[in-house]
Amino acid sequence: MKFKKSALYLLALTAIFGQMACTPTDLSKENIIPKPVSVVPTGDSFDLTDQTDIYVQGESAEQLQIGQYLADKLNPSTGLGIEVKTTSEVPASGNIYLSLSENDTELGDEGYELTITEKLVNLTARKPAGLFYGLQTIRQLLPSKVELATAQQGPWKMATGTIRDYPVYGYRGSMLDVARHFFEVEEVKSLIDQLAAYKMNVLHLHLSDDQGWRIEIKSWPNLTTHGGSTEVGGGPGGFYTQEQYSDIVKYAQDRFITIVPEIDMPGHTNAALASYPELNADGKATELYTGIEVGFSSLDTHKEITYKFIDDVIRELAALTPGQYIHIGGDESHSTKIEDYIPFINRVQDIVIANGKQVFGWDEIALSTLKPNTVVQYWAKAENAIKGVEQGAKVLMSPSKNAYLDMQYDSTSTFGLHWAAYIEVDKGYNWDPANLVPEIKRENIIGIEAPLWSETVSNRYEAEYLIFPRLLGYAEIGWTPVELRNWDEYKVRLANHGERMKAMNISFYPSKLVDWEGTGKK
Ligand code: IFG
Repeated sequence: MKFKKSALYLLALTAIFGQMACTPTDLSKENIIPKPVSVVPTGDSFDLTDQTDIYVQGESAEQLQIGQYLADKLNPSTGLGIEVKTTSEVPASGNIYLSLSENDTELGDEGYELTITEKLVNLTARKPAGLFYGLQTIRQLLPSKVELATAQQGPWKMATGTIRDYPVYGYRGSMLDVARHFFEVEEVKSLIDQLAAYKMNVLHLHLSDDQGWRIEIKSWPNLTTHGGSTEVGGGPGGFYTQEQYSDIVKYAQDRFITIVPEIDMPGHTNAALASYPELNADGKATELYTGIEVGFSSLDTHKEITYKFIDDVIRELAALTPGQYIHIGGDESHSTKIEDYIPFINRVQDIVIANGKQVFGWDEIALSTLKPNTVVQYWAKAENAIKGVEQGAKVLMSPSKNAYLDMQYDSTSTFGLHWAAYIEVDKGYNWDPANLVPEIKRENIIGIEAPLWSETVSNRYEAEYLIFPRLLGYAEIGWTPVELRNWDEYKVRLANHGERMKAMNISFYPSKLVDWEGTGKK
């Protein structure tokens, strides 16, 4: 009898402490990435229960879709059967309430205010994007098992308090090179989901290069039937039909992510040159290429057919791209004379603008005369980016020594290159875009982009080894004021995202610099 009583006591204590242990009450102790601008805890917790629903103010389809996005993220793991409803006033307690109001100008177009009390989760924003980013924070305030696809034990509690949050930069992106190795639509969609979870809002797709042409162009079909038929290493390659590309664009748009498509030129064009003899100076098609050299190809900048080709490609691509930008590449044109390169880039800018879009290009394009809205993507030569600034252009910061996701973490990394640098997780985090190059100031910078070149990776698993966990740091650099950023504090939050990334089925690199077990060892 005595034994039984003490066992019961033990069981009761475990239940109480267990309950307390997973009852979060200090909002300032949460591990939100990107770190919010301000967090004011009120020391209690809110319970998601099977009575909880998501109420959306008004009838807008977009807000209902945002509410449904959250319900779809929470229901599989919580099993609470959360529904999305419309309301004209604040809902009863125990619910989540999403509403828009133009008044709070400090929040801008992407900011939000999340007020959690014991009774209500109240998310407000000026624009739908702000609501969407507030949802990402709600996800991170729940236990990481909320990201699992199968039903988990509760409770589902969130600490109470108020979070006011809004981004520093408007352009917070990544790039996927689908030309060196082709990535299927579903693999691109999973990256889009991951970018959205960390409040990133641009995916740049590098759609053409020496090794492959990946987007169907109906007026030049051989670009994909021939130019898309292989990849680095000689694999089968592949391409997106225009329908598949539009599916990717819509999937991204529904997650407030803009697709920036890139057709690299005049260099990095062997796939096109192999597909159409008439594009070559000597009238002969080149062989398909499956290596990883760069700088050996060039369109013939003297042939008129080259500009008809470009106009056809840009016209079809622009019609598929709701975003304002088309990226024309312009990098490593080592086989194009500079006296040919400059007029070529000038003319291609005119073609893009004539098709209703604005121009992005790698920093070499600053050697040409930049059109008013052309953006220079700084990757290698600061002097090129500075030339862009001197012409009044905005700069997108993708410094290869800090932000190239295809750089190895260290010399033991399974995938990646190291021509620019080894980039461990701390080096990828410890820099400030506005203080990297003195002549490139905060007001010249539209944001940050972390590119993944795919010479050494050919599928989602391998890509995630390079992308994660470094992408979380780039997301924070793009969103959080630099005054609030500090590696020693960030790495503790990052460690807590290990479980969350596992639950999201992300195969991240377990950097030795991060105490993923939370034992305080490192
Ligand atoms: N530089 C090339 C990429 C790719 C990269 C690999 C740019 C703008 C090296 N151009 O980065 O095509 O090969 O790290």
